[in-house]
Parts: sequence; structure tokens; C-alpha cells
Amino acid sequence: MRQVTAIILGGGRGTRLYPLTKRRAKPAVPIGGKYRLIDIPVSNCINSGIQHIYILTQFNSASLNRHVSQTYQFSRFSDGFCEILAAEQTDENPNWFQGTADAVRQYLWLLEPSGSTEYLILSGDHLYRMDYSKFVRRHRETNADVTIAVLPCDLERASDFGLIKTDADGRVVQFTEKPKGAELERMRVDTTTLGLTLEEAERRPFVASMGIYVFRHDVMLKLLRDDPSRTDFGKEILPACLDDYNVQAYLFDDYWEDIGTIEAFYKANLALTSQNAPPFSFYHPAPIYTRPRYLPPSKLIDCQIAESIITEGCIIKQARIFHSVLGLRSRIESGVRIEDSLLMGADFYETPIQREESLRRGLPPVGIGERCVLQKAIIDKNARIGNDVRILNKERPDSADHPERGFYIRHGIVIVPKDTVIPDGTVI
Ligand code: ADQ
Ligand code: ADP
Repeated sequence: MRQVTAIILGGGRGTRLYPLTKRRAKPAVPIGGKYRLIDIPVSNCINSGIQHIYILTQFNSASLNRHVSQTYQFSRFSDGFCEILAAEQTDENPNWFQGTADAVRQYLWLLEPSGSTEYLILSGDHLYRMDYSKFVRRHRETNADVTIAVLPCDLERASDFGLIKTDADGRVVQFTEKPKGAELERMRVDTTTLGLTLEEAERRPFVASMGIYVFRHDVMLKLLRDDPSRTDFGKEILPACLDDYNVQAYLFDDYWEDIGTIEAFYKANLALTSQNAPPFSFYHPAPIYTRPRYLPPSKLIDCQIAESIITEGCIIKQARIFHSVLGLRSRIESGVRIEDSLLMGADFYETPIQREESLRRGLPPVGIGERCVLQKAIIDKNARIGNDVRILNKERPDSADHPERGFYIRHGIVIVPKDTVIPDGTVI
């Protein structure tokens, strides 16, 4: 695995995750109360023995730089690194990245001399565990030029993905990016050949690309350099290389979720609370790494908590919490009810004097004030929610933007952005 360089596509502007991406790059969005999205693919790399890791991002942010530089430091006896490559203007190219392939192309000058035998292209917004060493091994065993990780998929989600067809030897003979209508129907295959039962194969009759690829070093350089008008792996590069190259499929039939939208992100976070068998578990022998923060344990005073995750450093008084995730340093005053919500916590503690001072100035302290009710909400970091605030999506719109009032609604989920102040008694 020392010969493999991982390239994590960290995202363009991250508009589908807005307002969580208002001031941070998508890979820096917090997940699971204490991690960030980027921790998933980077930890998968480290757990697979891959230590040459680049993160491509179009929107560079202080939080991503700080998180990556403080977390992923390899021993001085290894040649491992985890580096952020942000879109930059150069003499040859004054433009932003035009797409996934273009993002990689603009950094070929840096990648080419690395001496890697393969490039592993990953996405920054997927929740899954994968041993990439098996993926790379399959790629080598089949003498492939490109290998695409794939999984069986149902009709409902098929048109969100690149779909493939393979021949009897597992070689990809067709690739269609996000097909619809008749074109989608034509991509139906018999997935019993992948080992699915008849019933399962009827439910999942498509084979979807996970957007994760292994490229042979020289093949990727050639594909990206030959035609600079091809800017996207899924739309242009892969469909165009099937005739001339040995493109193989690697079946991954385990939990995998694209969490690039607010709804998928919200559901994936709350799914972490389920027991016995959450679809994705952080309680696993292979750790998901993140920044060590040396926080004290959480202090719970007279609380009722069910089906929830409470991370470190929280202080929670007389609250009823159901089916929710509470992030680092969450501070909840008495008489609060929280249901089906994701609270990201805070980046810092206020001292008792600072809290008094805030209150004197009419500013609620960081955290959730007394007697608040939160349902189906995402509260980003450092929010100051006053007393008697009710966040219930009362008028029930599916989508709304009210930055002046401190919230957005997506898929019926109320999102309170980072650093927002919600005054006492507000009803949303
Ligand atoms: P999508 O996820 O829709 O489909 P895309 O929007 O190109 O494809 O994003 C792929 C990844 O690259 C995401 O993590 C995204 O954040 C990142 N990305 C996008 N533009 C970028 C840029 N300019 N710079 C850096 N990173 C960028 C892809 C494939 C499908 C496949 C699905 C699986 O094209 O074939 O089925 O992934 O989710
Ligand atoms: P995010 O990515 O969630 O927006 P950042 O990584 O930018 O968060 O911020 C986290 C770090 O910033 C914390 O370690 C904290 O030290 C510091 N920080 C941010 N805001 C404040 C603040 N108002 N007071 C003190 N420290 C802060």
C-alpha cells in the first residue's frame, strides 16, 4: 500500500450542505458529535495502510486546515502525509476546478513525480468502512487499468448514481452517469450473478458506482492529459475509456451512504444512535481518528436520555433527550426537551463570568437556554439559544431561508447556523 496515493475529493462550494458549509469547507463539517466528514476517508486510508493522502478542496477554510494539520501527523520515521490541496490560480490555469477530474488534473504536476503505482480516488462525503487494500489487491490481480467500487442499488436511488454493466469476467462494458427514463431501464441487470438472493436481486436490480476508483498511475495521467475538455470522472472520463482500457468493477456490499445532502446527513447522524446494530458504528476495532481535545467527561444532572449519543465535555441539567446526538461541550439548561435533533456543540467554554456578562448584555450564553423545545433540528456550533425557545418547524414548510431570523429549513429539518443567536421566547 506504500505505492498508493489517495486523493480525496473534498468538494466544490458544498451548496447541498448549506448552511453547514457557510464558513467551512465540506470536509470540515462535523459528524457524529465529535468527528468531521474528512475523518471517515482518512481513517479508512490509515486503517488500510495508505499514508500518502491528499485532500482536494475548492473552498479552503481555516477549520479544515486546523483540523487536518492538528490531527493527521505521521511519525517522523514514516513518509506518511495528509495534505490539503486547494484550488489555486496558476500561470497555466486561472480557473477554479471545473469538476472532479479537473481538480485532479490541476494537481498532476505535484502527483506525477510521486512514484506511486496507483491513485485511489475517494469522496469526502461518504459514510462507510472499507479496507482499501482489498480493493487495490483486486485491481492488481485483474491487471486492471481502472477499478470502480460498486454496489447493488434499488430503483428509487439508481438515477442519483453512475450505473454500470459488466461482462462475465467482471469487466465494465457500459457506464452511464445518472441515467433517467428509458436509459435508466436499460441499465437493469441480474444482480443474482453478484451473489444476491432472488428476492434481494429483485429489490436491487442496478449496479451503482460509489464514485471511488483505483487508477493505474500512467493510465490516469494519460486520461487526464489527452483531453482537457473532460472535466468529470463520472460524466466523461469513465464512460469514454471502456473500449480502450481494462476497467473492472469491485463489489462492495456493506453499509455505504452518500451524505452530501442535508437530509442524508441528518439521517446518517441520527442513525448512529440505534442499537444493537447501527448501520455505521464508531464502536469498532478499527478506529475513526479525529483531533484529540482532552475534554472532561460529560456531566448529566437529573436527566432522562434515551436512544442518544452524548459526546465529551457536555453539561446537561434536567433535560429530556430522545433520539438525538449532542456534540462536544454542549451546554443545556434545565427544563429542556430535545427530540430527533443533532446539536454540534461548541468550540469553547465560556467562563461563569463571561456567561454573566453575556446575560447582562441581553445575549444568551452559548448553548440551549431553559425550557427550550427542539424537534427535528440541526443546531450548528456555538449557537446561543435563549430561554423558552421552541424549534418545531411550526408552519411545516419543506424548505425556507430566513438568515435574518437565524434559521434555514431543508426537508422539514430546521438548521440553525454556527454562531447564531436566537432570542428568548422565539418560536420557529
Ligand atoms: P456525485 O457525487 O454526484 O457522483 P460529484 O458531484 O462530481 O459527483 O462529486 C464527487 C465527489 O467529488 C464529492 O465528494 C464532491 O464533493 C467532490 N467534488 C465535486 N466537485 C469537486 C471539485 N471541483 N473539487 C473537489 N472536489 C469536488 C459521483 C459519481 C457517480 C457515483 C456517485 C456516488 O460521478 O458516478 O455514482 O459519485 O456517490
Ligand atoms: P468549525 O469548523 O466547526 O466551524 P473551527 O475549527 O473553525 O470550527 O473552530 C474550532 C476552534 O476554534 C476551537 O478549537 C476553538 O479554539 C476556536 N474558536 C472558535 N471560536 C472561538 C471563540 N469564539 N472563542 C474561543 N475560541 C474559539
